[in-house]
Amino acid sequence: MLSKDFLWGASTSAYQVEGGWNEDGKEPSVQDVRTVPENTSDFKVAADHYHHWKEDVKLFHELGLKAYRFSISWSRIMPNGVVNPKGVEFYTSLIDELLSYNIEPVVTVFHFDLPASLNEQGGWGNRKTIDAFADYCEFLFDTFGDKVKYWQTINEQNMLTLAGKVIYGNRKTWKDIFQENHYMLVAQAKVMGIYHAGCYPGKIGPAPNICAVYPATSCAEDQLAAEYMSAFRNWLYLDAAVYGTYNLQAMEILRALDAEPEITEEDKKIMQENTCDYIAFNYYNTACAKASKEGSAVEEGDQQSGFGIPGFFASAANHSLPKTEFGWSIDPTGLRVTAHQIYSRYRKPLLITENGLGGRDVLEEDGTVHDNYRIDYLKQHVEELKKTIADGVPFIGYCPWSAIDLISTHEGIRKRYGFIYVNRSDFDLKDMKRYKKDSFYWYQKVIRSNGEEV
Ligand code: BGP
Repeated sequence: MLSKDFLWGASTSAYQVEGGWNEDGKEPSVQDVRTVPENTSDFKVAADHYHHWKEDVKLFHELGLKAYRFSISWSRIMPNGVVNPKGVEFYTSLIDELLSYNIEPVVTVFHFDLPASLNEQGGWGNRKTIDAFADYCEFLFDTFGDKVKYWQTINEQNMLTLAGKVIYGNRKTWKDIFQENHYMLVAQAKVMGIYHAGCYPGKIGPAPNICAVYPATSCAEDQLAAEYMSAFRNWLYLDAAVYGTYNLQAMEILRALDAEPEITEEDKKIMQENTCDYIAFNYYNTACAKASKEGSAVEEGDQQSGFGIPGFFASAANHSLPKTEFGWSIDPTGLRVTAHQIYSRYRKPLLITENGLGGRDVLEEDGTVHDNYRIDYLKQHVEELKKTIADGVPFIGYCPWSAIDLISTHEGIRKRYGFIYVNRSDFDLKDMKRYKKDSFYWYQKVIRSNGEEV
């Protein structure tokens, strides 16, 4: 039996759902100026939530959501470093509307969409971005801190670091990448410090993408490889957020890559003194690793592709798992393994901020969408989540990706995740009408029964 306060929610992010990318004083973000990924249209209109938010929130209420996890667009709130009243008005109205339906706003302050002007000045590679981020967040806490109880700092910092090419369209040297990563860790710590010092009535935490890494075989070398991959992909980020320190095995890899960041004494102090209250994490599937011989190439891919670091680990295929039509493996039990790993290491309350299946949904002539494959995926994950909670792992809530159809990081709108269908295609904006999918009715039932009827 789940607690009656369990937050059954759903997620989106600003640049993937909002549209209105150049309206009411918004500055373009890096997402608005990036090269459009191959085979996708100009995706900046997204799901046009900026013009449909009221209708969307009403649908979220009908769905029964207890929480809505969304991100605030930095470049809408503070274009070129100056507060934009229209941007503030938008999020104030959105938050008030959610609260009027008793939907808890769960806010990520940064989800892949750095203001373009900051990027031109070096982005996260410029130490000054730390202060810009701190100013922006302090403004958010002062403005919305009495209404928002759950804050997340940076969405998937680990994926931004490891799969930046796909998410951001850039690729730099490992040295530059991990210096940027370090500045993000310091920025995150600083902001957690500001939040705590301000005594706002809520909690703040990171939101990385975490997945258990299995060894390809039972040999010790593969086990060690799996540990290295996990340290590099997962624990580097959570050790920093929870303990304020760098993970030892990850640091060893950074040294081997000649990518050790420059860390000042002041940085160390900021990180150690300011840590998180809870851990939000995104879970899509697991990874598998095998020992890697020196000299094999580093592989690259999207946020769920395997990758390797010569001499430490190589990714291995896990043939035991089925895959989505977009090639992401499906591992519901892996959610239980992952959650146990996180909780045993950190003993902090957990919140799932993303989990879901991207598919090519079809809108039938009668306005229905039969996405039983999504229901199957979510059903299995909710079952595993319930078992994990029964094991004693404290979960604040579950916010699958996504509340409504939105633009994928690099595969357009043809790859849909929502409970609500948005009538547009990659190259035709159509009428943007909203339709409830079969998964909408399924999730509604799950929420109504507080997880008893899955
Ligand atoms: C996560 C991101 C989301 C979202 C999701 C699905 O990595 O935090 O922004 O996009 O993955 O990924 P994709 O859109 O690539 O299918």
